Amino acid sequence: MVEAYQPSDAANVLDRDCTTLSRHVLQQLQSFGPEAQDLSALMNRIALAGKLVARRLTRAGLLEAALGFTGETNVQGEEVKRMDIYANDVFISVFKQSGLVCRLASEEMDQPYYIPENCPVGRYTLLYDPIDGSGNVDINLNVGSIFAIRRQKGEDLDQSASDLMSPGRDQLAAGYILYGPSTVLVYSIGRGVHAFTLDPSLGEFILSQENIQMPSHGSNYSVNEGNFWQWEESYRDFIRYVHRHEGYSARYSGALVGDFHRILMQGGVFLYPGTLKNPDGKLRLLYESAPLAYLMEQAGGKASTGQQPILDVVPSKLHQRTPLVIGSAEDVELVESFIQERQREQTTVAPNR
Ligand code: P6P
Repeated sequence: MVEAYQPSDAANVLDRDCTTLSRHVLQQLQSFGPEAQDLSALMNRIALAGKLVARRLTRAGLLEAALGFTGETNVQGEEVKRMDIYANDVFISVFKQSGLVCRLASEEMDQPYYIPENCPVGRYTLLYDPIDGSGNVDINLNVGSIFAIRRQKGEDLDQSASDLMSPGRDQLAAGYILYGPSTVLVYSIGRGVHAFTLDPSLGEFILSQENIQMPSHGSNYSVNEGNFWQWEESYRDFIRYVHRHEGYSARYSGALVGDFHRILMQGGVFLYPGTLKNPDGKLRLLYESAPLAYLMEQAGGKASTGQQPILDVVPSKLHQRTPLVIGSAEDVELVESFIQERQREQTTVAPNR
């Protein structure tokens, strides 16, 4: 009788265990059911978008009209970069025919993009910031894409997307793609935080770090101190504290994804407080702060508005902004302690008359 073929040990065939993203999602869920297959397919689409954006970024300096500004301003009132639009449209293109989503909501679009009737429609919504930190694009510094996946609730027949006005705890998955010296995709579907590194020779994201856990404290504090006199006093109290105590390092790149990734990897705290001009701060809730808060809590850290957990905030509008304090639990709690101290003082000084 002919013996069954025995493949050689995988370690000899592959130069490492090539756990791809789609395989990892199915392993995570330990299921091949419809939702597991959907999430695996959704993550695969995200990975494809990331590869297309990464490819464009690495050659942008050589391509006509890839960099610079379009001359438009977006719903945020910010000048739009050509790369913002390119990346925004890449995500639409890779999801349009996927049959997975019904809508895509993005920083770059005033209203969500609804999948046209001549395309297959799915039951999920992708919320994303296609290029976060685009100010860094023209100077070849790190930028990122941030994403969150939610299940559509109801039929949204009036296309008001009102079902998206729900807290971040409704997210099914979230993550980001960091376009740096290597392209790294970090994601969670609620079972830990995992990082994949793009292997250009394979054109695949390969598992590089599994179950990332935050240290309870870290030396990094990441904030734009140029806004120091625009903040509430409590934030100035925190900065004075770190200035006076050894063991802290200021790290700020001007691009949220890179600053967040450093905090996730090394510990510490990132903060973007409200200012006199913008009391709700600059960062958007639905497609920047809530996805990163989801990851941070999965990694054992905390994410707060300064007053409450980011994931508990119920938005009232698609492009709602929020103050953000995110990172190691002890460091976020230290920032919150200065806020609470000031609130106690105000209550004491001006008791209810
Ligand atoms: P500032 C980029 O424009 C961004 O949205 C985030 O990526 C970044 O953390 C923040 O704004 C930087 O803002 O006011 O410090 O330049």
